[in-house]
Amino acid sequence: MTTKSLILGISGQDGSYLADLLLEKGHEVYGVVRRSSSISTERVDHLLFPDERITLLYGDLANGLDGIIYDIQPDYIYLMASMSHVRVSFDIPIYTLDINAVGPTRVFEAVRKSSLRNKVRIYMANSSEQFGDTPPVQNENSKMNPQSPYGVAKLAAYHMARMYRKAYGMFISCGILFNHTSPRRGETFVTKKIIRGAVRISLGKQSELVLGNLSSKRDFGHSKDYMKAVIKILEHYEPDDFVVATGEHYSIEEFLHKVFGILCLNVQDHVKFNPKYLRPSEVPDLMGDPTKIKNILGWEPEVNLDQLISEMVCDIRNEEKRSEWGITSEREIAS
Ligand code: F7E
Repeated sequence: MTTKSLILGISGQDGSYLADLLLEKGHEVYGVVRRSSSISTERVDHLLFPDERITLLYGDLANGLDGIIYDIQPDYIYLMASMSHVRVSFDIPIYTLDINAVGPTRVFEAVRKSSLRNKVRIYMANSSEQFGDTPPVQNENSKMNPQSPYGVAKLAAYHMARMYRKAYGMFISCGILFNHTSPRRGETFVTKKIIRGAVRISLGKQSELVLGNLSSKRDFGHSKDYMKAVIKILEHYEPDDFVVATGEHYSIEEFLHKVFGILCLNVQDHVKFNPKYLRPSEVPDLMGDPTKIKNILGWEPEVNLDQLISEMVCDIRNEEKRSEWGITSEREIAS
């Protein structure tokens, strides 16, 4: 029998790579997307056109997904959907808590109350933001002291996942993923914003790049690498929690210099500061220790930061060139 995988948040960076990888493994893939007036499925269009290799369904963690879960009867559920922007979480803390903490709990409850309770495996997407201002290196046993509504909500969901695992014997595993990026990264995260800005400056399409705090440090990996880790986490014979990281950290300023260096641009000539990008409280330094996942699951990152930046620069440059030639999109318009 084919394995049925249900990805909540399939249209995001992580959900879309996960769908690619699960299809390669022969899974039957179902994905939930939030309904919006603009089309938001670009990252999975290659799996929809010309032939539909995945089944898309509308749903929202705000309302619970009981009907979808009971209809599909999945073997695996991947909880990738969230309000993922840390700075924005300060503007909408209550919504963030509802989607990122109550949302997963709605899924755990739906499963607990059903016959799937002892059958389905659930992956909970947790975040290094949970460590907050705890100094590096952070591992599974480090103190969690989140500094944002986003981090607090992810930590609440983490505790809920562990509570459901212990109290009800449910198979729920948590991946504590450090910052990860790729060509599919959303435009408002700093890695994509810097690379898009630098490429456009190099092509003469813009002159300035406006950023906030450059001193914070992050541990950057490739989303596709991290989704390979996620698959291993859920295939493990028992539910557990794993840090997924590279074990290296760079400041945003160092990242910026790497990107500008590749494009032969001078940071001082183009980069401006605007306090609107600062957060009321910042996470200063994240660097994960991936020893546990390496020893137990044999996972290690395959792509280093320089390769990751090169891939993103190349992809964005091609995209910018295509739009110069008037090819704005290669996709068909879904009805
Ligand atoms: O910020 C600084 C900013 O928004 C990184 C999410 O995927 O990873 C991500 O969260 C750093 C921060 O990502 C700008 O202050 C400077 O120190 O790209 P970011 P994040 O906050 O690390 C974790 C693991 C997640 O779970 C999250 O979902 O960059 N920074 N100037 C800026 N950040 C942004 N966004 N924009 C700026 O202009």
